[in-house]
Amino acid sequence: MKSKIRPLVLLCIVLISGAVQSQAANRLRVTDAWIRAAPPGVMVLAGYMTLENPGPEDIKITAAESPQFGMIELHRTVIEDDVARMRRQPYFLVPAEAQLVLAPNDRHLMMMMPKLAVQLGDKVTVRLKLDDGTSVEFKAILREGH
Ligand SMILES: [Cu+2]
Repeated sequence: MKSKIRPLVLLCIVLISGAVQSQAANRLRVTDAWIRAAPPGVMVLAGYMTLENPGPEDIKITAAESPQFGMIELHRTVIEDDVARMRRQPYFLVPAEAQLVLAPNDRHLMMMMPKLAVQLGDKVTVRLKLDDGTSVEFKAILREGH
């Protein structure tokens, strides 16, 4: 019985996610997305970008994923006792009609366990998940920077 229901459920999920995805794309704009290049063998990379919310409601980003990485966490670098430490964040808030910039020494995506060696100039697909169940997909370019 289970096997008869599953295809229908799957189809519904596909249809619904297609609809909400385009809605989310209109809400949250991602620009200047880049990942800082690191020496070969480094298994953790940092991703940065500008997030723009043109809408009247705050947007919460609760998770991120990429087909090219095993796991992505939301991090913020904070100074504690003169030492820079990274703290995992439950979400990033992009206020209504405002921007949130993910930048070195501040908020970033901590991209772990690359599945293939990424090289300068590579474009990595990243998906941000919002708390309303929608998501926004974009490409981040691997480059050098500070
Ligand atoms: Cu980090």
